[in-house]
Amino acid sequence: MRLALAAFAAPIAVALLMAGCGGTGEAATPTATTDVAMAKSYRFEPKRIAVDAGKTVTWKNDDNFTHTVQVDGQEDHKVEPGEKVSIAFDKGGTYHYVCTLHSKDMEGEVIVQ
Ligand SMILES: [Cu+2]
Repeated sequence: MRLALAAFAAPIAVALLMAGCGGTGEAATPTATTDVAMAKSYRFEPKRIAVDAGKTVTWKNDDNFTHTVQVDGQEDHKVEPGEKVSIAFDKGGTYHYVCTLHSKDMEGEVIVQ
């Protein structure tokens, strides 16, 4: 009887955990835009974007610190405060990128459709 109760309770705990994750405000669907801001402080906004193949994405540094944009496996682009960098995405796929100076806090994704 005790075993049966434990087996019943476990799925409820998992469901509660999942509900907690969904409630953090992190958008499940990417934002359709070609503009990403390096907002104050140490973050990409929006973090996940969706663009059509062939589009160019522009990152603008609105922060007071130097940041970079490095798409996985590609060249690292340094972006000083107030400056921009643009990268063209010709092929479909999901491209993860980081600021190599603050890779722990600053990362994002470009989903090319
Ligand atoms: Cu940075």
